[in-house]
Amino acid sequence: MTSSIVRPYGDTTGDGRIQVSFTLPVPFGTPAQQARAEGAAMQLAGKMGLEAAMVVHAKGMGPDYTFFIVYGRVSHLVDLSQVTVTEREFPLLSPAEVNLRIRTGLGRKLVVVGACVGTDAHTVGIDAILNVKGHSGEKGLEYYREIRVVNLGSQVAVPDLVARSAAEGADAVLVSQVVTQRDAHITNAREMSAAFRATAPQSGARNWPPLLVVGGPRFDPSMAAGLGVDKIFGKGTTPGEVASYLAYALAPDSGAAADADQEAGASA
Ligand code: B12
Repeated sequence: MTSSIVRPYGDTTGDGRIQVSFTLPVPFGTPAQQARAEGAAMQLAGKMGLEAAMVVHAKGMGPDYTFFIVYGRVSHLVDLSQVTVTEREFPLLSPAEVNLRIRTGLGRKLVVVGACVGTDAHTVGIDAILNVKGHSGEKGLEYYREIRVVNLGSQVAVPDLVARSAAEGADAVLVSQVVTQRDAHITNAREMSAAFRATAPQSGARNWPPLLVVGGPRFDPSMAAGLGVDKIFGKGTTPGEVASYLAYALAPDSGAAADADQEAGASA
């Protein structure tokens, strides 16, 4: 029987060896500075509980910083039976199934407004989800016949996002945050959700506030409630996952999935 207790594997099975990297604000210029820098790294490794630690790489980063890779041994065990995994709460659907579900459950096109808010100019991630060319071999939301996409691009101010979402009759707002310095992604997501919730329902709005979705590589998907949003997608998200979630959250299932096989294979 396979044990549920495991240790890290470096050179030999179960030897507990791991590798960590970090940067310290110490110079790495002269030989004396290099010795001091490596000593600083070793001190940190010791305080982190790394035994038999070795600095296997050190490199000056500009005049005042040094980047390190340290290899060492930990005595901690991993109990696989205690690992918790967040289960996806919605089924993964094909584009044809998503379209069918929107058509039958919503009865009109689903409107998505997307943007990078704040000063963030990293648009590759949100474009991977929205643009027809997509990501990981999956087409983006623009490809879906029953989804209308309005991509506002980068560095969008939150009030502008709110106003445009109202004007477009957005069912869902998709916000990307890639820069995480000083927890900008957290602050911006909270500011965004608060602004939508503080704005009075728009006249004629079908769905206010819209479904609020944020994404980016350093979000923890379990943080949605704390950020005041409906859903968080993290690194490696594919467009199909997002489309399936939107269909699940916004288009009530009216048995569409059962009919979808007939449509699968037809153009999405
Ligand atoms: C390309 C890039 C740039 C390009 C961006 C071009 C563009 N139009 O996007 C340019 C050169 C402009 C740039 C600039 C900067 N960058 Co830059 N950049 C990168 C880089 C190399 C790749 C990012 C990327 O495109 N990933 C590929 C996409 C597909 O992945 P993704 O973003 O994770 O998106 C996926 C998921 O996260 C998710 N997702 C993302 N958003 C959303 C949204 C929703 C709604 C959903 C559902 C899902 C979702 O789905 C996507 C597909 O799976 C990263 C390093 C790296 N290797 O990640 C640094 C990086 C993000 N940049 C960084 C920095 C610091 C900067 C600058 C501040 C540098 C500077 N000093 O000027 C500026 C900031 C500019 C600004 N105002 O934002 C840092 C951020 C560090 C941090 N902790 O915040 C990184 C991590 C590099 C580093 N290690 O230091 N950058």
